[in-house]
Amino acid sequence: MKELNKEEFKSEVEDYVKVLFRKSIKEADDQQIFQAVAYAVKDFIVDQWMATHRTYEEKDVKTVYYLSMEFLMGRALGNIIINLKGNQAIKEAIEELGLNLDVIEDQEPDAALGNGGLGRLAACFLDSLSTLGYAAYGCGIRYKYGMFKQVIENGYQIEKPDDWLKYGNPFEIKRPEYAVEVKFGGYVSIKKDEETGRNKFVQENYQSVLAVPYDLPVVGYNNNVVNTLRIWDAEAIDTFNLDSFDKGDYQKAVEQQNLARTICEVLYPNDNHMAGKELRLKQQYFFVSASVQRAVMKYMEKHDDIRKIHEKVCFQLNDTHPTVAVAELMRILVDEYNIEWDEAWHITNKTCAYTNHTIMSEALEKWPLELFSRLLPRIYQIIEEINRRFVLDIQRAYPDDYGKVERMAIIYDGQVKMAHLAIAAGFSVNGVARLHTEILKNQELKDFYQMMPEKFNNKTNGITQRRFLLHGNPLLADFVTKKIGDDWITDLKHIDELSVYTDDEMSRKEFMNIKYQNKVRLAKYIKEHNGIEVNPRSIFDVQVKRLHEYKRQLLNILHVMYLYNELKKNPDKEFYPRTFIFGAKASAGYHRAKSIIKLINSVADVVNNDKSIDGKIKVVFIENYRVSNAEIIFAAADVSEQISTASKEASGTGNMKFMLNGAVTLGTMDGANVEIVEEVGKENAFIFGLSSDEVIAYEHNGQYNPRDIYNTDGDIRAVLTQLVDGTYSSNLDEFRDIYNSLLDGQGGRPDMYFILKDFRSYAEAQERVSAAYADTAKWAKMAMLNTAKCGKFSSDRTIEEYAQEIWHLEKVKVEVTTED
Ligand code: T68
Repeated sequence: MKELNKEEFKSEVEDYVKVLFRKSIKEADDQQIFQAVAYAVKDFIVDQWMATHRTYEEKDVKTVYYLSMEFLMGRALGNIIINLKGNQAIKEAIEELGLNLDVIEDQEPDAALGNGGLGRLAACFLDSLSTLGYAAYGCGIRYKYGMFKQVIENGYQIEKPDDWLKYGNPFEIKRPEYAVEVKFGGYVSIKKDEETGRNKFVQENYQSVLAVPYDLPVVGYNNNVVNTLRIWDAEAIDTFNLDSFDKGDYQKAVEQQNLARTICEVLYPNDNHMAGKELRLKQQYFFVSASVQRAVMKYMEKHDDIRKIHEKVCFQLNDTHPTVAVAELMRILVDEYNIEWDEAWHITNKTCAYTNHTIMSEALEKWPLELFSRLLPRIYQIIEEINRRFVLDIQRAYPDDYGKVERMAIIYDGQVKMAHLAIAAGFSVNGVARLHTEILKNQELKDFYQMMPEKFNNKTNGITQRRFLLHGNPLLADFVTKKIGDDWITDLKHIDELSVYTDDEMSRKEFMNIKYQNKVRLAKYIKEHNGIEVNPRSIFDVQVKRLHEYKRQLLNILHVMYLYNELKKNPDKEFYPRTFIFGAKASAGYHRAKSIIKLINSVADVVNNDKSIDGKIKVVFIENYRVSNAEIIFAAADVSEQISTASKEASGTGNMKFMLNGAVTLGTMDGANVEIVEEVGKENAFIFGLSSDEVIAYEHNGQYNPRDIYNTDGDIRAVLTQLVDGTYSSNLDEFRDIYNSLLDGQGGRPDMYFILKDFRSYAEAQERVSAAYADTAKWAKMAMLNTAKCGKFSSDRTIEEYAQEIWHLEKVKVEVTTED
């Protein structure tokens, strides 16, 4: 590993402030200092970045291209410094310059090119790929505006644009030499190929844009490996040239410019929901076409047989969003390399693999034929042919069962079904937690599993301990290292060695003291950002994640309302003080989700200002939840709320970040919670609610009626009534829709997410939490065991599984030489 020279680094920072801003360090503002430090760090890693790519070429290793619409990277500077192990040297250099590293890190905007779990998973995977020494590219879009900034005004969410590139991005490198053309629209005509004499399909009268890549470094931990996140920007292909005017193509030139301007403008802020917008499909094809074209070109620079591309290249499709990749690869093989259909299909099959992240029907991508064929005429033809052959395969396998075609065809009911295409075309289909994969195999994708069982496999998600412990919780990271050494940083299984210390009173005290200090840090953040005073001695009970009905933030806040009623009824009741902390963004058009945010804030207003309960309950809604404040929040949590309706949360990854930081899970048997409980033991978690089988059974038999609960349970009835009687809003209609959704279910089943059904069981689990927390030694042991038993949930483990079982990659060692 290359050594960082402190004196050199200091003078680089000084030089950059001078060259970039014509200022001395004393004169520069915090943002300028951040930029200068970031450039100095980039200078330091660029040799490793070059050495990495030189090594990959020399060894001619297989590369995975992780195709994803989203990479939720968060801030880069702190993470890079950590992974360089230059932490101490850089810290000292910065202090000697009279600066403060925390303040500098705080200047960096989050790279929020993602919504939630799916985008953050992609970011954790890149970190692990580099740390493990696997050749990989992340391929995505350089959105001009990432995930919106959330501001809370009068309790309502307001969205503000996230202009993350305002001051430029010091880490990126523009690579115009690798730009490629991407074509939209027009029509396909058949032409005779002069060379081969065969018919060729050519797209004509199209509009095109130039896809221009920007590379960002992904630094491995202490190993010289720097992989690349390549995000594509769109530029107009010709600026108004005279040709266009001459040909009367003025209109087209304007349209092409507009296309280039709009394509990468903004990230769609929906998670687990398909909006079906034309621009979204343009974004998908744009970055996929560019990435696949480049990957093929790069492969052909060093190899001569395109038929063997699967030996060196694998495309992993992060959900169905990049699934057009399979048709794009077919197009390149058939139209550009003149390969016969059958052979092209086999090559494509061996090169593409698909990950499913959801079973929720509203999230499944289906595109209207009209839109698809108009926007991507050649790609559409190819998909039609894939479908025609796939339907024949289905009929051959199930000659008497017409329902199979209806349920499995790629094109059906006037729609292109992207999941069906991904499954038919790839060699691997994986779910993201064991339960999720089982549900895919036995319910949602049952027909596909029956026909192609060999494709299905599970890869339980993971998270990077380097960001979420080493960087986010330095006190606990130091404690762990002091006890067991630092192997856990690159091999999280070792963290189990902490288990023996859970019986040692001193260690438990130390552990809880660290938790306390992290709670003080979060309390300070809350005071600064929300103006609310919270007691770090209270239980920090936290639910942070995207707002979605299936994640049931509503169950949490209804329970707070219930507890508040209980306290008002029995003011002398023994009650361990609690701070309920929420953080969540709602998609801009998701009205009910936004009302739930308003409800949380309204309850907070009433409860936090009621002197009669003596501060025993506090409710805090943290504005603009994102990767950078998440690191502070996880570190401070006592209780991790993972309360989705069983069967709905494919995996969850927040659950793992809490666990790593010593929070105890309060959750349903859903997603990866099942595996968390398996690792830590059910006595060290608080589990409640319907099982996924029970939920699925109710969904099928329609036997659940929330009115029965409303009619028989007075406490629940009281809480529901308070939604519409003015207790929390003088506008009696403010929460009417929420009330109706639970009892009447207009436009759906009432209480689709079984909130009333699970309420009592949740309340009872919450009582167990309070009782356990009151026993300090018991709680400390539970919390510490959560940290100790989370070894399985490192994304390093997940990536090893992908690398061995799907991608078949080999590990590379990188030496930096004087050449670099
Ligand atoms: C999440 N999915 C799953 N989707 O909900 C979560 N969707 O259980 C899982 O842990 C995580 O993926 C990683 O596997 C999402 O985050 C989206 O964000 C999304 C974005 C666009 C369209 C649909």
